[in-house]
Amino acid sequence: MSATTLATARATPQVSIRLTSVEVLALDLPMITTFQTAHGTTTRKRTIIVRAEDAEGVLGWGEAPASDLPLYSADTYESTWYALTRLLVPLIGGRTFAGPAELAAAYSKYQGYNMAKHGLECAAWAIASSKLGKPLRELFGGSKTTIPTGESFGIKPTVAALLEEIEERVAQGFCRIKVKIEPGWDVDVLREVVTAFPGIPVMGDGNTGYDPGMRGPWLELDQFGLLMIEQPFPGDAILELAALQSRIDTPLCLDETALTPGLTATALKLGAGRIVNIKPGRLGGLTPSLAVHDYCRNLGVPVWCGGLLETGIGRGFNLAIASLPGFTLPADMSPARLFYAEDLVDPTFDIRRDGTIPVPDLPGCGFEVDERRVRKYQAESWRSG
Ligand code: OSB
Ligand code: MG
Repeated sequence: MSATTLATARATPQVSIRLTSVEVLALDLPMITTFQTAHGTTTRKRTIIVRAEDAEGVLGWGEAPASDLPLYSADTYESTWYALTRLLVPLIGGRTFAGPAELAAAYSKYQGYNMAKHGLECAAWAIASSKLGKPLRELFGGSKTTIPTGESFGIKPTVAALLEEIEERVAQGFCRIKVKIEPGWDVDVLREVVTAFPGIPVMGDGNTGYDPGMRGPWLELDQFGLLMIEQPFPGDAILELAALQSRIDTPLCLDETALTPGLTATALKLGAGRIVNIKPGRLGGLTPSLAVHDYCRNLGVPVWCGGLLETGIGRGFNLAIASLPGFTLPADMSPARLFYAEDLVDPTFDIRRDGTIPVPDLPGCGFEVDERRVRKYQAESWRSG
């Protein structure tokens, strides 16, 4: 039985796709900074890049932004590699599909491996986009051409260091402040942030770090007028999230809970949150992400596009999906320059003084991929066929 999909009336592009050669590339990207959340600290980024060629010679790139350890989700770099090379690519290689959604449907019967599914689906959408000569934004039916963008601030050694970094980013244009929180780094920190930056929406992201059985900082945080509190409890603590939401005015936002369209809908129906962070990697692809967007839009639930520290390749897809009308809150779309010595796309993207990032209008992933750089960071590669 395949995972629940939400019924939507969405038309998807019909363009024949037959992948004749798929390369899966494991990249080891040096980070110029570390990123600390309640899950742990990211000091190196190993990401999986998919390079697919269609029977007509059209090339498409995708990114599966997996992690070293299964802390944020079950997906790791190794499990993503396994799923792509042993399950997904062998299943779809050489077969003709009527479009990217049909290609994704072929492996939707497999449970899990969401990042891998996403990476492969991205490459198929990139090929569809290039074949049709239309940017992804148009294929998704997006209307916005610029995406308001906030910054996600990791846990820092001191509050002073955090405030200094926020100040720098606000000066660069970032229009929403997201502070990673964990027990001991929450009320006092957020009080200082909302005081120091009045007029800029501030939110906290718990990354599942709080025990639903403990008292928690919720009543204090509820006084701060936060835009939202993202995922304070473990992903499966849906009933506990709903109980918390009924006690506070600040909206809760689903991240780690929203692993599939069905789980997302269930959590919303149970009152576990009032906002959804759509991360196509976590949701297992662009098709399920579009379904969640459409579902939330019908329900009047605001969504926004989160990130998993993708390079420009992955960000191209995130920017395109964030152009849809239901994405009414600022995205997590930190420019790659903040994390990596160099991006895999050239030119890379950046925030503008008005707090937005333009949605790319090149067909494909949206940006020009610098294949020389991809090869430079390649640690392992595998090719189908
Ligand atoms: O919870 O949103 C999160 C990065 C890795 C894992 C989880 C999260 C994040 C971010 C991403 O906050 C920020 C970004 O990609 O710009
Ligand atoms: Mg989050």
